[in-house]
Amino acid sequence: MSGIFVTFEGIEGCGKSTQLNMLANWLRASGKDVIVTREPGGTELGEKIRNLLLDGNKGDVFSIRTEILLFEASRAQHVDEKISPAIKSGKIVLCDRFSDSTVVYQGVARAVDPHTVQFLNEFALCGCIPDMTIFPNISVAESFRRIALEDGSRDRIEQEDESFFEKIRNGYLGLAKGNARFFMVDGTDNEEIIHGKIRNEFAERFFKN
Ligand code: T5A
Repeated sequence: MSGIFVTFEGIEGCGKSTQLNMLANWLRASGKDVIVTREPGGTELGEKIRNLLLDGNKGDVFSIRTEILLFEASRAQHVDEKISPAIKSGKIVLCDRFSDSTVVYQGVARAVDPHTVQFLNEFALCGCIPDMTIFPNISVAESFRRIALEDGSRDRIEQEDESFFEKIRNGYLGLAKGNARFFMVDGTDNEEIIHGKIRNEFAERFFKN
């Protein structure tokens, strides 16, 4: 019995975490065994790596090779310790960010060679590829508006400027285009409308028959 692996991707503030939790609640209410997790992080070691990666300020010395290797180290631990065992035991795993974040943030926005990103992702994933990726799409202006409404604190990556996040958004649009794994939704609709669309698509893909 194999489970289902779903990832949530998009720019900061697009509503990934909100939608992930709504989908988890709906699935649990229908009796499904659901694991909710996130990247970077998701394991004790991964959460320590997360703090290393996200604490601090934009200007802090951080080699790009170090940055990408730390994201991949967190991912390898996550896959081995949590995601693969859960999928093998038939659970539904919902993960806030995964390998597409590295393709877009480190590959597209930080210009790491795409073959290197692909190689490192494959090494960390060991064949653990998502069955579906949910992508709420919002503009960079809306992303900045939502972040400003929150407590005002920005992690090291959130301190990047508008042009960085335009690259991220375009990177996701490029990845999603023609890729059946992706389900892109308009992230500016209200939360319930977005949830309804995600629920319908999820049921269509996994609960039909
Ligand atoms: N990263 C990560 C890499 O560079 N490489 C990698 O390989 C990986 C894995 C992680 C950072 O690490 C980078 C990317 C990121 O910069 P994070 O703390 O996980 O950072 O932050 P984010 O993933 O960006 O998550 P956020 O919490 O900022 O955004 P979400 O999860 O997209 O949004 P959410 O649901 O928390 O909502 C944000 C706000 O918008 C409101 C919510 O109430 C909340 O206030 N909202 C809506 N408002 C209006 N309409 C809607 N439909 C709304 N939905 C939510």
